[in-house]
Amino acid sequence: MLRHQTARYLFAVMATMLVFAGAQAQKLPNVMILATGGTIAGTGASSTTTVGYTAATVGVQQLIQAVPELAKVANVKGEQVFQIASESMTNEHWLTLGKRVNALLAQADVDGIVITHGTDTMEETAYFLDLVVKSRKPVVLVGAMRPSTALSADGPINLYNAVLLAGSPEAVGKGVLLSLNDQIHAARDVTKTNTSTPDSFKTPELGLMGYIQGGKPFFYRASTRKHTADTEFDIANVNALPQVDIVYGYANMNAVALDAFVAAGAKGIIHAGVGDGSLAARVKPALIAARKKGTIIVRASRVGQGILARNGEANDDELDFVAADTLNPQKARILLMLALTKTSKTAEIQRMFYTY
Ligand code: DAS
Repeated sequence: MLRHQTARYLFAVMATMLVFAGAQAQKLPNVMILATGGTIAGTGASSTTTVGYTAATVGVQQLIQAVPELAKVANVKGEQVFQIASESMTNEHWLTLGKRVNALLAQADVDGIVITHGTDTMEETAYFLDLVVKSRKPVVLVGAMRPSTALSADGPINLYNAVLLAGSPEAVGKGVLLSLNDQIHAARDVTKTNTSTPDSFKTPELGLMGYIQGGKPFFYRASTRKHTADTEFDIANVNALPQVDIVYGYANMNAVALDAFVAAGAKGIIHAGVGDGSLAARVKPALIAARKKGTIIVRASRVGQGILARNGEANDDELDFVAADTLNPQKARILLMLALTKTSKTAEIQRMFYTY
C-alpha cells in the first residue's frame, strides 16, 4: 500500500515539475540562431592559437551545445544558413540571409534572431539587415575574435549575451544590433577597429548603445536614423543587387581602378577619399566622365569619423554627386546598392543618405 502511495506521490511531483518546466519554457522567448560561419565557429591547432586558425568549421548545433546556459534565457533553435569565413560574404549571401530573417520574423513563434557571423564583414551584414528587415523584433549579430578552441575563447559568452539580448523586450525596435565583448552597438555606426583583440568592435565618437551585464541589457542611447520596420527598401523580389564598387583615396592616386570598375559595368562608385572626401586632380575628370555615363558617384571618406559635407571639398550640386554623410565607405556601398533598386535620381539618393 505504502509503495503504491509513494509511487503516486513521486508521479505527482514529476508531473508538477514537467508542467512547471513547460510553463517556464513557455515564459522564455523563442530565439532562432542563424549560423553563417566565422571565427565563432572556428578551430585552432592548439588552445593558444588566436591567429592563423580555420574559421567556419563548427556547426550551429555544436555552438548551441557548447553553451547549455542558453536554455536558461531562451528556447533556442539553430539553422545553418551557410558556413563561410565572412571575408567571402557576397551580395547573394546577403539576399538569402535577409529573406530568411524576414520569413522567420513574420512567424508568431519567433521572438528574436541571433546571427553568428565572421567579424571581418559583420558590420556590413548588420547594416544591410538594418535596411531590409521588416520587423521591430530584435536581430543581433554576434561573432568572436578568438576561435572556439582558444584559451578564454570569447564566442560562448558572446553567444550567450546575444541570445539574451535578442530575447529581451528592451531590444525591440532598436534596429539591428551587434554585440561582442559585453557591449551593444547599432548596426549603422559600429565598425571593426582592431585586427585581433576581443574589444575590436567600437562605435567611435557617436558611441555604443549600451552594455550587457549580469544577464541583462542596459541601453543608454538609440539611433536617430530610420531602420528595420521603417525602411523603404524591400528585397522580397530582388534577386540581384546593382554592382557598386569602392575606390580608395591616397597620395599619388590615379583613375585606373575607377575606370576599370566603370568599364566592368558598376552602377555606382563610392569614392573613399582622403580627408573630407577630396578629389585628386588626376581622378576628378574620370569621376565626371563616369557620372556622365550614368554611374552614380558617392563621395565618402577613408577617415572613418565625421560628416562628409555636401558641397564641401567638391561642388556636388554642379557635379551631380552624392555625399555619404557619416557612413564609412563599406556602408555607403550598401545604402547605394539598395537605393539603386528604387531610383537613379541623385536628389532621392541624397535624401536616403540623410534618412538612414
Ligand atoms: N576570417 C574572419 C571572418 O570570418 C574570422 C572572424 O574573425 O570571424 O570574418
